[in-house]
Amino acid sequence: MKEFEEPFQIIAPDGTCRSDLDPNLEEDALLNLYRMMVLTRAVDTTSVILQRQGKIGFYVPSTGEEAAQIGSAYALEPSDLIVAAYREPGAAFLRGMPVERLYHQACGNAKDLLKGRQMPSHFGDGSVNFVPASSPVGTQIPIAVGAAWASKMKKDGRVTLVYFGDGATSQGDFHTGMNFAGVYRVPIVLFCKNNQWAISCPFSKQTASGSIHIKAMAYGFEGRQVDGNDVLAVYVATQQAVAKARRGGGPTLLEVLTYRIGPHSTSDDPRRYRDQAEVDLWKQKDPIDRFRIYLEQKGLWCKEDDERLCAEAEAHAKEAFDVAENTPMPPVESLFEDVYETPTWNLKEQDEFARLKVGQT
Ligand SMILES: Cc1ncc(C[n+]2csc(CCOP(=O)(O)OP(=O)(O)O)c2C)c(N)n1
Ligand SMILES: [Mg+2]
Repeated sequence: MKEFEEPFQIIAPDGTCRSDLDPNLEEDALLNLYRMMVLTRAVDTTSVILQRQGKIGFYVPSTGEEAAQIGSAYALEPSDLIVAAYREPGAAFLRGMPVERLYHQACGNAKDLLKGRQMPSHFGDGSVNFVPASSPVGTQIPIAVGAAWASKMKKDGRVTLVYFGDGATSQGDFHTGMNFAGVYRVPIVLFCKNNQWAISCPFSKQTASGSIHIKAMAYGFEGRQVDGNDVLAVYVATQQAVAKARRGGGPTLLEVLTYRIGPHSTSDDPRRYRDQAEVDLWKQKDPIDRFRIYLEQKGLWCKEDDERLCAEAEAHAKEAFDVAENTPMPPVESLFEDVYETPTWNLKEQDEFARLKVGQT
């Protein structure tokens, strides 16, 4: 099936910019977007090494998907809600979640807001309106649509943005959520990061449609395809969808084209199912390189700035992990909290047994 139009793009891969589409962000804002992308990459690289060293158990890398995360999160108000998949740490950092929090969660220590009860990389932070990932693929979509529906009923002016992957669009939850969002015209941005793979399943096997964004038409609202390696295009497209949702115009499906450069997770070896040539092709479209060239061409950035920033970002990630590594584990009795207001006799018994085991009686 033929595409209807080219994906929305503002910065071309060679860094040149469509001046008629440039949102003309202030210098500080542009540099902030770049810093957040570099920080996200540094946390990724550090985390994969930490996992290989056995210091954390599991990590979901998002290398190559930084523009998609940062550009979209930047288009929201702090009071808007993000319902995440599991590959959006950059969106959480942009909102103000400290990097330490990601590592507290990866370690399941006493400062982990989720008390060690979620898989690593499934962090969240209520203080920045960032809902933890829901591991079964696509289940976050109806949850997000429900939250957006609540906003519509309460008239609180909040927009919800939900992240999901190309693979999630084959789940019933995607279609349920899309249908409900369309019928009730809820204030939501359905943000599909089409990174071309769902673990080992390529996009060509995911759908017989030519694209994902055209599916919105069947549900009665706008779908739009965006170059996901162009941070300004992602920002502008998301910002327009958010503005539309806020003024009562209902949902938008954004299909944001990007690529999962790394493995699905640290438990995966993509060499077993995809060609390195494809990865190399996408590496040439690196979102960070593209934005750096744009900033250089504007005279806002140079090689020395970049070296300094990359070193700082790497140090930031490592220091954040050191803090988490040196934080004690939660007390054993926390295992039994948050289930019943009054613990049942068998939980009390197990609590006593667990304390005995670790010598806390
Ligand atoms: C219902 C369900 N089926 C299978 C899995 C295993 N699984 C985890 S992630 C994933 C692929 C999801 O791909 P996609 O939606 O494209 O997101 P991406 O990982 O590429 O960001 C699968 C099959 C799961 N977590 N839940
Ligand atoms: Mg995918």
